[in-house]
Amino acid sequence: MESATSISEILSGKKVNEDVTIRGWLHNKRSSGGIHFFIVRDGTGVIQCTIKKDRVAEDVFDAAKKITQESTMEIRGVVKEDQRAPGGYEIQACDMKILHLAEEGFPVAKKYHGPDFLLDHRHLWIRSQKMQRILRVRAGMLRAAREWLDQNGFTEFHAPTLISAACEGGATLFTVKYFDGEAYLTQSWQLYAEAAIASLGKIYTIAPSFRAEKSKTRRHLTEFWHLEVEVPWCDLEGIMKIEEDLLTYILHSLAERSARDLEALGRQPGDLLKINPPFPRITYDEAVEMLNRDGVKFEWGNDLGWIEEKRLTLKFDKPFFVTHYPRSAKAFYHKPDPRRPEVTLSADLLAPEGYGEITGGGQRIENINDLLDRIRENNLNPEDYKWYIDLRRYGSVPHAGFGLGVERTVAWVCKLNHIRDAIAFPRLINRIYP
Ligand code: NSS
Repeated sequence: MESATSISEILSGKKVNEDVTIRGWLHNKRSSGGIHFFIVRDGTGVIQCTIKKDRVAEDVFDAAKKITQESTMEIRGVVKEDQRAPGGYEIQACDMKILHLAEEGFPVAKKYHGPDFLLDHRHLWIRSQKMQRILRVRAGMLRAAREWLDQNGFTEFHAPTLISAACEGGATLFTVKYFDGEAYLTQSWQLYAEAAIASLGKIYTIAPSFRAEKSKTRRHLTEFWHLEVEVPWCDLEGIMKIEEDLLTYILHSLAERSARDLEALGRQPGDLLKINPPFPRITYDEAVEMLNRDGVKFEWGNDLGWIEEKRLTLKFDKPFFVTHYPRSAKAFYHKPDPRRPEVTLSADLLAPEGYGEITGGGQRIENINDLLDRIRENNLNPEDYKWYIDLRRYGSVPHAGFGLGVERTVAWVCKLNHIRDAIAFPRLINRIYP
């Protein structure tokens, strides 16, 4: 097909007074007298097109009168600057071709719909301006992440999705039939990443992870995208430094390149530009003290839940680390602190404004006996982890890593109320359609 001009190019102001052809979907329409105002969407943005009776052929004007929302079309016309038009530009049409006339009654109309209705019609709701913006910010976030990781010497590595042993505990494992036996869906690439650092050095992945989360919350999906990093010759402080530099790069890049989308979502790009390393660091012990001082009853040894995290996030105006979680609150691979073995060399990064945990990670155990102790302490079967234990026999090295929840981070950056809107087709305990 012949190429068309993208709406984003027109909105950037480079096409004023030029003849253009755009292709897109009729997002909505109003008419007054001898003029139809179309809002057309092409995936890069939306623009107003005016179709005036005296500027187009009669059959085109009549077709414009009858056209339904979501019909696909090609419009030719001249670009004009117009402050009254959304985005500041409009196309004064001289011709229009309808490619597909949509059926009447597009289900996702402009009126209010409840969340369940919108989730049932997700395949259509992703066309909404709100979802377009979120999905573009999400893509921008991953683009920036890859840029930073590639520029800083990390190699992309892919771990399997079908696995045979848990990384983050059995409670959230999805079991799948695997021929005559059973397999699981991966919760994290981590164990395989620890193998791959001896092959490739510093590595990362951006891939789906799966957790059979049995509770309904605003921050859990059963399938989420996981940006994970693993680094040899790295300790807890080293991995926190990587996390804060990477996240800062992502936030600044979004502020610069996705400003219009962010503003429309209610996020001021300036909020993101203000965030710079170092991020504050508090220990788990300090977090517990803060909570107790606030009258929140919380017992040392438990993992922080969202109520506790929310409380803590109100005390910071930028992301902050909570470090040194008790070994009882963390998975078996976390290295106990040699100076205080009841806590681990772990760190979660919490986003401010009530959002809470967006990354989890820390330093791994490099000594074989310490690892075997932790495996047994967690009632796991060393047989299931034979190959993982092998890594401590051949070329063991201090190493650390983390996993960032892509949707949690998108939810915070875009100020979303619920994690489900940070992904096009959310998978939740009660939803796997569409
Ligand atoms: O369980 S984590 O805290 N850590 C790991 O999986 C490590 N094995 C990662 C690593 O070191 N390579 O999960 C990491 C992040 C967590 O901070 C959340 O942001 C996100 O993954 N996460 C989730 N997002 C959405 N939904 C669910 N259910 C979920 N679980 C974790």
